[in-house]
Amino acid sequence: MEKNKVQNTPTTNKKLIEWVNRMAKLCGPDKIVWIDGSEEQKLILEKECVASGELIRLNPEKLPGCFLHRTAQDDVARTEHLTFICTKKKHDAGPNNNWMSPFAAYRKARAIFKNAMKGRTMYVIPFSMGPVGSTFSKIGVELTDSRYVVLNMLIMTRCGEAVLRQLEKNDDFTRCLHSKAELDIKKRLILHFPEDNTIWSVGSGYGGNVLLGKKCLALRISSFTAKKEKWLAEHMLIMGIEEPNGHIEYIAAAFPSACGKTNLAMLIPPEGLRVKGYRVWTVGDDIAWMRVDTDGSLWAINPETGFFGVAPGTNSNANPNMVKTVQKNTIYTNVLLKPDNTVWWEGADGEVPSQGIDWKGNPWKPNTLDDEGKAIKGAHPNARFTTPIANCPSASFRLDQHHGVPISAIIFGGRRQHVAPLVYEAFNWQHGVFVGATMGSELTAAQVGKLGQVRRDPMAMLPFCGYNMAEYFRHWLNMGKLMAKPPKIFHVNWFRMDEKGKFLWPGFCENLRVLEWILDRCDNTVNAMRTPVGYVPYPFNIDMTGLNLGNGVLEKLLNVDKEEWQEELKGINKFFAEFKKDMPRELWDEYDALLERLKKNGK
Ligand code: GTP
Ligand code: SPV
Ligand code: MN
Repeated sequence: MEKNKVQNTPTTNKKLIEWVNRMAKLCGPDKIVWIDGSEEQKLILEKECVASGELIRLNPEKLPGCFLHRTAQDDVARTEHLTFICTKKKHDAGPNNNWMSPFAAYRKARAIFKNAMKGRTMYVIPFSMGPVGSTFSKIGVELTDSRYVVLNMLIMTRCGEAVLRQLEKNDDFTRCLHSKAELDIKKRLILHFPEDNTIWSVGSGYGGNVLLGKKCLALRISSFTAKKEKWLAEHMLIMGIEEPNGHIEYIAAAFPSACGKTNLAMLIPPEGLRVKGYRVWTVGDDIAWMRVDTDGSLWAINPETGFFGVAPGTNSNANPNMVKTVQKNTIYTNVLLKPDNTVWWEGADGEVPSQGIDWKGNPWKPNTLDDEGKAIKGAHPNARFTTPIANCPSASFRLDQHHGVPISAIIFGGRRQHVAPLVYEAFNWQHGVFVGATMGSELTAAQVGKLGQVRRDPMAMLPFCGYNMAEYFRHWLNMGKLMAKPPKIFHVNWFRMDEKGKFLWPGFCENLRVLEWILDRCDNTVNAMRTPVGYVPYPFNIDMTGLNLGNGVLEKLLNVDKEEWQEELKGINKFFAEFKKDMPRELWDEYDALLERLKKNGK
């Protein structure tokens, strides 16, 4: 048999066979295995991973079907500085993206991919983002030498046979090539070629860098495609809120990484509201693909089938639904291993274990200090779990519907200690696009960088927009014109703090109180206060049954400080100016109008 040739190819798609052959020649694997999506194949891969040490099987009684994985210590979050958009023209990537020419990028990466899979198996993973066959959906094929990637993709996407059958009808797919190579950060590259519908990722084994259906395909490549095809690919959760009358309203919300999408998407109503009959249905926690349908409304699907969620802080108070979700068939990455072969992380339920093996694989005891005198963490702050949505008690019954769900409201939100009030509503679509485009947020552990620093993160898409962001803003403005019934746009901030640095708003399940106001605004059943930044609730219109915040706290949360906002506008000006003449005039108009309103109303 000729080496590196596809054996027993389960497809007749010539384009696919030719590409797999070519990539195999480059990467030099010993063997090629096609992923069929079967339970049998998954079990074999799990066994192999346990034998090789890539996975540790967790306690089968307490955590059936669960595994622990540890990454390299410098491979624990997306590496934005090693992530590139490779378009022919630099201008098409815009000032917000790292850019390389396709020629230079392929050449540089090819040198790292060369024979990188020697002694390893190359897995071919055909996957569909979105229900197989839906007009919303896109197909990708990922080639990888990581079994961990295969097992994660089996949770996060629809993969295997059914996708290959679909590829026989329509042979268009995103070519996704991944190799761990040496897991060397100096030879790590996450490359996107939107003009070639291709992704090359090498030298990493961390989620967002290597599960190529997720940020790479469903956001960076798809945002580019969505512009051409007039739809939206967004970093948004999708949730249904069942109202007391039984009707379910759907909303989509964009918050930057590790800023609360997962928590909000599956919240359990607080007692005070539960008695009214509210219930939340989870459609997605990270990505929304949205299209204008013939009814003139915006409809959304979640293209994924799993959650890749932040572990630290997940507990029965913050997110009881997720605690139930991760009890089976879950892959944990970079958490603490307990002596009974279960797992723990900072902020988990129950007592702090008296010992364990930390995420680096070292023996751990609580309150042990590192060289700088800081307590050594059991789990990495960006430790994650990969878990099927189907496990989630609040999983929506519409997850597999090819048409998705109609969206009544779009919510933007950031992590801001100051400035942004708890909630406000944009005056109209164009103003709403301005609100999204000017989002700011403090950095978290989800990206490598300086924690706490505020950066502008438009629509929570700064790290995920696959083209010039000025064009992206223009696309958003145009989308508003395509809709007879555009969703209303809101901004929320769960993270406002008092002078002592304490959160003013309890957040988590209590956020439903704010969502209730948002839905009331969508139904036109409550008035609101007009402020320079947008409509803000009258405090008495937020149902506070069962929640006592103390005197004046809600007022403080809703306050719009004109001086702070004028300061904020300086940062926005600087950000907008980076886009030079590409910046849509409409957004500068909104900027001018806001400045005017702030001055007029100013102290
Ligand atoms: P990615 O998966 O990285 O895209 O992020 P995500 O937006 O899904 O983040 P997630 O929901 O996992 O956010 C986790 C962090 O947000 C944790 O630090 C939580 O404690 C915090 N968080 C979530 N909701 C709230 C809230 O309502 N209030 C406060 N104060 N913190 C919150
Ligand atoms: C994020 O960082 O926004 C995530 C995790 O959702 S990752 O998939 O790693 O990008
Ligand atoms: Mn995300």
